[in-house]
Amino acid sequence: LGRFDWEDAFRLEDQLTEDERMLRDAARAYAQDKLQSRVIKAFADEETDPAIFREMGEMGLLGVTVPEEYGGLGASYVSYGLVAREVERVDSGYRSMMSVQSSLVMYPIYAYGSEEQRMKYLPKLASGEYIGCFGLTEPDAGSDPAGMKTVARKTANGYVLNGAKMWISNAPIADVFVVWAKSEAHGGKIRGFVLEKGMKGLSAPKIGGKLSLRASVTGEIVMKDVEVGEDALLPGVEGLKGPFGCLNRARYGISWGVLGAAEFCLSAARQYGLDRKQFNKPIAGTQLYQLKLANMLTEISLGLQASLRVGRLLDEANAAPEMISIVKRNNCGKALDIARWARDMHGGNGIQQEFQVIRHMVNLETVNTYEGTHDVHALILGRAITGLQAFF
Ligand code: TGC
Ligand code: FAD
Repeated sequence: LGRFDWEDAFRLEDQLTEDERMLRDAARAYAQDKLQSRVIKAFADEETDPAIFREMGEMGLLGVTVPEEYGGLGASYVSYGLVAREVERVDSGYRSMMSVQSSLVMYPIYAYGSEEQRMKYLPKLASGEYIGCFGLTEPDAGSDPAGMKTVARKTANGYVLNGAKMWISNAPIADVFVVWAKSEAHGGKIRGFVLEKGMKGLSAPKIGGKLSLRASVTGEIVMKDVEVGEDALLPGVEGLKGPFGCLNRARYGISWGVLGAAEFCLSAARQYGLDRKQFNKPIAGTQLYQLKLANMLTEISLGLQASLRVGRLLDEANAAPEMISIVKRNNCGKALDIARWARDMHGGNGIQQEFQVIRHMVNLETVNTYEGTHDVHALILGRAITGLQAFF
C-alpha cells in the first residue's frame, strides 16, 4: 500500500511533466515571495500595482500557452492551470489580472488576429509592457451577452464604435482593449475589435467601492464615436463563439485557480486548529473540526483531478465547453464553501485581515459570478443533458 500525503492526496505531483513542475515551482516562488507580501495592503487600500504585470511577464507567467515566436512559452494548458493555482493561492484578484491578460486578451489576438496584430501586440502583452482588458459584459447584458448594445458602424476607412462595457477587469490601467460589438457591416454579427488607450472618445473609469477582488482594478469602458481603422477588426472570427472561445480557456484556468485559494484556506484552518486550544485541547482534535477538514480535502482533491483531466483534453484539442462548465462551476462553488468553513473555523480571528481567509471568501464570491455564474453553468449543463434550453 502507498503512503498518504494530505497536501497531495492523489499524488498530482506524479501526474505532471518535469516542465510543468518547473513552471509551477517558479510561479509558486514568485507568488509567495513577491505577491504575498503586498496583498493585504493592496486589498485594504483597493489598489492595483501595474508593475505586477511586468514582474509576471519577466517570470514568463503571461500567455504561457501562446507560442514562443509571439513571446509566450508555448506551454501546456495544464501548465497554465498550475500557474493560476499558485497565483490564486495568494489572491483571486492577482489571478484575475493574469488570466484576463493571458486568456482573454492574448488568446483572441493570437487565435483570431492578423499576423500584423499578433506581432504588434503579443510580445508586449507577454512582457507585461502592455496591460490588456476584455470587454464583453454591459450594464444590461451580463449572463446574456447576445443582448449587447455596443455597435460598430462602417466608415470609409474603418469603423466607429459606440457603447458601454461594465465590470471590466484591468480596464482603468489598460493599454489594449479587446472589445466585442455588433457590427452593422457584418449583418449585426458580434465582432472583436482591438482598441488602444488614448483613442479619442475612449475612456475607462474605475468602479470603486467593491468589497470583493479589491486588489484587481475593475472599470467601465465607455466608447463615444471611437474611430478605428480596418486594422482594428479581429479578422478570424464572428459571432458569440469569438468571446466564448476565449472564455473556455479563462474558465478552465479559474477551475484550477480557485482550488489554490481553497488549498490556502485548508492549510490555514488546519494550522489554526492545531495551535488553538479550547476545553484544554487543540480544536483540531475535535470531531467536528476534523469533519470540516476532511470535507475540504476531499473536494480539493477531486477538483484537482477533474481540472487536470480537462487540461489534458484541452492540450489534445479534445475538450468540450460543457466539461469546462463542470469544473468552473463545481470548483468555484466548492472553493467558496471551503473558504466559508475556514472563516468559521478561525472563530473571531477569521474576520481579521491578517488571517486572510475572509479575503479569499469575499473574493470567491466574485469568481463564482464572473465568467458565467454558478447557475448559468448549471443551465449550460442542463441543456446538454436534456437537449432543452432553459435560459428563457
Ligand atoms: P448559444 O446559442 O448557446 O451560443 C451562441 C454561439 O456561441 C457558440 N458557443 C460557444 N462556442 C465556443 N465555446 C463555448 N463555450 C460556446 N458557447 C456557445 C455557439 O455554438 C453558437 O455559435 P453559432 O456559430 O451557432 O452562432 O448562446 P446563448 O446566447 O444562448 O448563450 C447562453 C449562455 C448562457 C450559454 C451564454 O451566454 C453564457 O455563457 N453566459 C455567461 C456570460 C459570461 O460568461 N460572461 C463572461 C464575461 S467575461 C468575464 O467575466 C471576465 S472576468 C475575468 C477575470 O477577471 O478573471
Ligand atoms: P446577471 O446576468 O444580471 O445575473 C444576476 C443573477 O441572475 C445571477 O444569479 C444569475 O445566475 C441569474 N440569472 C441570469 N440569467 C438567468 C437565467 N436565465 N435563469 C436563472 N438565473 C439567471 N465581464 C467582462 O466582460 N470582462 C471582464 O473583465 C469582467 N470582469 C469582472 C470583474 C468583476 C469583479 C465582476 C464582478 C464581474 C466581471 N465581469 C467581466 C462581468 C461578469 O462576467 C458578469 O458580472 C457575469 O457574467 C454576470 O452578469 P451580471 O452581473 O449582469 O448578472
